[in-house]
Amino acid sequence: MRKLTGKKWLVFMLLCGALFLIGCGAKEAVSEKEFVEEKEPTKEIVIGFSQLGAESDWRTSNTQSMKETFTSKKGYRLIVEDGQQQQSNQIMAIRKFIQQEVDYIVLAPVTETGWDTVLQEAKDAGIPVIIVDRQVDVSDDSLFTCWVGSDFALEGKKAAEWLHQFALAKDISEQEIHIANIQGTMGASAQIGRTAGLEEGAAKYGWDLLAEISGEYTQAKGKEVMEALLKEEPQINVVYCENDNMAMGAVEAIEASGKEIGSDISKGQIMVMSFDGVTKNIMRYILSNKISFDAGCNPHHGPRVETLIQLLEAGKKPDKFSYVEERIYSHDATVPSLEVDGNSYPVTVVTSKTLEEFQ
Ligand code: GZL
Ligand code: ZN
Repeated sequence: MRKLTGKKWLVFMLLCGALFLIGCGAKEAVSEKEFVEEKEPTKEIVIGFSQLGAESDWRTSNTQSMKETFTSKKGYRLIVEDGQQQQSNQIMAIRKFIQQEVDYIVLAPVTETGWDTVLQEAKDAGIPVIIVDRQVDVSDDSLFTCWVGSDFALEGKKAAEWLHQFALAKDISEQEIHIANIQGTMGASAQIGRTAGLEEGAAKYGWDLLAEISGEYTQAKGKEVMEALLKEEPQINVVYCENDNMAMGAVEAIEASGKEIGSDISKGQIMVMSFDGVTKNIMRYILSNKISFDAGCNPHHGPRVETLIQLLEAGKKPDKFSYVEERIYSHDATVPSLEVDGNSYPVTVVTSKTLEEFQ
């Protein structure tokens, strides 16, 4: 390369300097660009879930739905605390979540009352609380952000209306219906709503409501209670169970007593009605008429809770109360559909096809 002299040398040096500076700058810019490019790690959303227990198939499905929805792959960390059906355990769990400074608390409350103090603590800590399934009865609704679950009063009304239509269709006089109600956990929204539906029906149609006793939503307790009822009230011909696990316990007890289960109550059979309709196993009970009616209760709250959390993350205000859709199942087509509060609800007759399709 020809030797550079004087002015040319100066221009050459200035050019080099400029290129050097641009280079650094570019390096700077590249590293700046790289830094900006490098995605901010998305903030993990930490959810503390106080589940009331593991007393029933419904509850197991409900927990499963939450675990399937809030996975680490999707940027969540779900902490599940099992309350073993004790409110004190659930209150301790919520206090733990507050200590852990979770982003959201999800509460499936065992009963409706007794939450004001601990929900106030969560509110003071600025942690939104989403209630699922059963409701909380608090002095101030601002103590929880929103609720998602079933309309239990409607479930009870559907069951009572089905029994009334069934009796009419079978020409059974309403006074000939002698019912025992095996209730859920006393004070739980599902128990309150399902019992109210039956009591209103009994008062309206003149059924003989012989006994109401809690089976705590478990199969063991349901069986124990049914054994006692069969001794004390031999004329029972309808057993209204406020969930499927208690119904399975009641079926066990009735079969062991030698009495016949079925919907032909004018021939001395005992008809079992129930709630939840969550498992293939229960569909088999309905197909074989061990359970003649089952008001479905949807346990799959996970996706709905996720929608609520995503709305809150986006700074939006979700509806305070959102209800899940539910079906009605029966053994046969005696009552093809129901009218409740001016709305019509189809009844699904369980067939072997229903069984195959059932997830
Ligand atoms: C209903 C839920 C009830 C189920 C029972 O949404 O609260 O609790 O009906 C469960 O099976 O134990
Ligand atoms: Zn049949």
